Amino acid sequence: MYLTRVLRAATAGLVAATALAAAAHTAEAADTLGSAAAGQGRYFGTAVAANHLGESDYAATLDREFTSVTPENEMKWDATEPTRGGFTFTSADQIVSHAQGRGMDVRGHTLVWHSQLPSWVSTLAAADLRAAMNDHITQLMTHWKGEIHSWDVVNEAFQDGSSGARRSSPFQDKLGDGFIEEAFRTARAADPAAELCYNDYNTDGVNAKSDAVYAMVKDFKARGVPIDCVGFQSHFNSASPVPADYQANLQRFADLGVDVQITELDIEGSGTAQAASYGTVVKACLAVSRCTGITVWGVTDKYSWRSGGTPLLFDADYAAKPAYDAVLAALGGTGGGGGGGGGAACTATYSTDAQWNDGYNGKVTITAGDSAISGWTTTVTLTAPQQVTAVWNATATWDGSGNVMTVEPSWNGSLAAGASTSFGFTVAKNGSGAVPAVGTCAAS
Ligand code: 9MR
Repeated sequence: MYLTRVLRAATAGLVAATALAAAAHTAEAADTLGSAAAGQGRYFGTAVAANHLGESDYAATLDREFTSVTPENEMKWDATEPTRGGFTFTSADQIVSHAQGRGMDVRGHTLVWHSQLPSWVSTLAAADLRAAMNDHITQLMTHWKGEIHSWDVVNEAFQDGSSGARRSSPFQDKLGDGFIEEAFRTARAADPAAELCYNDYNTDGVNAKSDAVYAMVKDFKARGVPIDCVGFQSHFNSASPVPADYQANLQRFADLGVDVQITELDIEGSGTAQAASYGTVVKACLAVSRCTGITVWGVTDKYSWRSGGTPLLFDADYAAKPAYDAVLAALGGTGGGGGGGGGAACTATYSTDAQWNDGYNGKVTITAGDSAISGWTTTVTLTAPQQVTAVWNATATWDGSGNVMTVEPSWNGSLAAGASTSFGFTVAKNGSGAVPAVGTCAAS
């Protein structure tokens, strides 16, 4: 314990936990992906797996950074209706209630898809398949009626390559092209408040596949078939990099009168190259007024569907990567700085580690940018009459007001590129539920 201060008598009453949580959300504004994106009128989401919600680092990172969630697998057909008429919503409900408890939006993924489809569906003849498809859509959308901001109604219905043709699937093969239109009409009737999306991959630039989707959306809009949004999955790697016409492609769809969303973003790679690609994607979305939000396909590289490619914003230890800094900087956040490449840079992010009636422990995570650093400093500003009673893993000095502490490392000044350390402090609330503000991180 470096610093001990005399506690003022705690005179004011208890601060409701909910008020504190709300204050935390505001006070962290622009220091997190979600709050920076909100400042741009967008959501920033992630795919989530129910079985990781019990892992504290996973949940803490999710809750701190993201304002929207997409169940990664839990709403798919094999998970929700493994036998005909036998609906199971437990895992997906877990994610939905986690999100609702924290004010996050939920993207529904996905109602009609050729993959993760239980075998009973593909054995049905046309009339029965049509009934089963419509029933599946109606049951899921009714179960979460009013709780899902966007649904991927139909997923990946077009072929890759130059044909522009529909992909073979039980739906396509038995019901023909009209199954997509029928699915959207059924979806609109089931939950009129949900935004209805068509979602696909390899449609991120202008090409034969995206041309085919474009023609379908144009036709739907012309004929009044209910469609509100197109999702661009945006799974990128060196063989399939961010296309040069990415923004132009988003824009041409938006010009048809639909929203566009980046729904499953991940970019294999590391360091400045990965960071630059992430920055390009975020800037493209911000440049298109109907691009309403971005979802990355997972919280951490540890659980990515292609973890070998380290495609996400947090590494396997939940440290923010240069790609994170680039995204935050592109969103206009204040904590960024490491993504531009070169030079000593760091970020400082705040979280509340523990709290009780009249006090809490704050934690600040310092993460080096693209280069190794040998020292760092940041500030923590409290709201009077709160007082810090202890600081650990750092050295603090105080300004005249006693509200601002400047913090330097004690033993933990040297960090490898992308590596993190943290310091903590205990605060006596003295009746105030305010959350401390962490200043810019300066590195040497
Ligand atoms: O990330 C999902 C992975 O856990 C599943 O095993 C896989 C099964 O098909 O689906 C992954 O998510 C996919 C998404 O639902 C649709 N677009 C492609 C995604 C990556 O494969």
